[in-house]
Amino acid sequence: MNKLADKIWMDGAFVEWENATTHVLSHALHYGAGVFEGIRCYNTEDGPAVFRLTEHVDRLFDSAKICRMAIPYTREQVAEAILETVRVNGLKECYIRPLAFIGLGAMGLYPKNNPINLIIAAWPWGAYLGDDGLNKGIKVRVSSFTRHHINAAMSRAKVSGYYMNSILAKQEAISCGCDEALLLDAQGYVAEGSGENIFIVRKGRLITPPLTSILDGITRETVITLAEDRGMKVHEQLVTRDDVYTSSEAFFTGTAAEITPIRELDNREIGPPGPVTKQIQTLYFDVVKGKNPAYKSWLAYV
Ligand code: PPE
Repeated sequence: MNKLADKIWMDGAFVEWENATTHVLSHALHYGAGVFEGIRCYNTEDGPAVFRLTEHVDRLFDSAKICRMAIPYTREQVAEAILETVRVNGLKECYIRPLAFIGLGAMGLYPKNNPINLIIAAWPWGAYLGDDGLNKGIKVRVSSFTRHHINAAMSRAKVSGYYMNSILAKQEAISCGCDEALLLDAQGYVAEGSGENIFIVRKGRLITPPLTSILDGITRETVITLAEDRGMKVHEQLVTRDDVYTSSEAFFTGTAAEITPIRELDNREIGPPGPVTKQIQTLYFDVVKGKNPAYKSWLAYV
């Protein structure tokens, strides 16, 4: 793998990229027992700024609580270590990946005294679904894989092991010539993408699925706030796949995916990015890049 940055924060200290390794019997490697975040830092006029740092750190701690993993640092220490990781690597715009995981100790499913390790990495990461995807929209397919049932996986937690479900869905979508998958929940309603939440515009209403079996996306919440601050109500309601087929606009939201328009689902054309999608996209990029003073409190300057 190419070296993506100089240093990685590992259990309280920075180590060289090459030395950020762990034992093959680390518990998390076998059972997926890790919780993580995906955060972006954008370059602004006043220097690099991490978008919604507090919310991401809070979600990391919520994920850990749900999994009964005690992260051996305070939220403030983790937030500061995230900023420091961007700083020491001299990055202006990057993606940041904190990961807390059950480390080396007992094997088996009762890791009573195993340590909880924490790493924070940061590296430059461009448009998740390509620049073309951001500008023209992507081709999506409903996955044959169902999103986790809410009593099989806790969807408020961002758990490493859950992502096998996303990997299966994404592989299938790509092997079918699409860019991304749309997963349905165990009842058959639209849930989310492999790594994104979804919004649609149908009959003039902006709609997104409720927070049942989906990740409580920070970008989703950002979009709801931005829309509602402009008098555009967001309806959180159940969505069916044919609601999406017959929508006038659809887009994915996520830290990595940002605001990515969906131009086609299951060979049903939705169309090129429409006015609502474009407006939200412009607003979002202005906000994350510090160009909208009303939302400066969402930025943590590096
Ligand atoms: N749903 C899922 C399943 C998901 O993984 C993400 C983020 C979202 C919704 C959107 O959440 P938020 O980033 O808070 O708006 N997916 C992360 C991981 C992507 C990856 O490939 O790794 C991300 O966007 O950082």
